[in-house]
Amino acid sequence: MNRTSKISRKTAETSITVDLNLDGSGKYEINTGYKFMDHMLTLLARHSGIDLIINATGDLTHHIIEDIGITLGECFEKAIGDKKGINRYGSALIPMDESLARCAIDFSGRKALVLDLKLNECNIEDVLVEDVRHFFSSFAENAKMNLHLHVLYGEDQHHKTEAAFKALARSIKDAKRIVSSEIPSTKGML
Ligand SMILES: [Mn+2]
Repeated sequence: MNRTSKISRKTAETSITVDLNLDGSGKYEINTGYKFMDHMLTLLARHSGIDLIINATGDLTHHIIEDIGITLGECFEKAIGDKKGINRYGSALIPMDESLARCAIDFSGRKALVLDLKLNECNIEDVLVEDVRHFFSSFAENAKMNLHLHVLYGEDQHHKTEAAFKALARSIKDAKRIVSSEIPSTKGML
């Protein structure tokens, strides 16, 4: 089974290329132009055990981060394919120093997003908090997944966000595993 995908998305606003191997080993090459997003997406690759290459350029921070979420989500949807044998669900509880994040996902074929990162409205390094939230929304929508992601508590904005990305990564690692030869739904499809 070849669970890889590569999508290049070019609009008047941005140019994004994502190359994904679900059965990788956590190798990455991330160039978004934003140091904080590079840091978060690096963590996502490493802690989910996927191989991930992302190259992104564009006009505005909001557009670039949104379109990375869209393209990465599309790549997941494509690489997961017919979901035969997939574990489907994944969850994780991840601390980052004083912060604690909880994530539960379902590669269900439908978007649902319940997100509470307990972030103050501010910049985190070189991105806005609202752009981080928007990333998760675009990702969940295009990966066609249920994403329930909560920071339970924390003080530092960087730590809270980092815990959230790591919790998502570990949930992906759990959900993408091949555990049988069946499609994990009584409907017979996902
Ligand atoms: Mn960090």
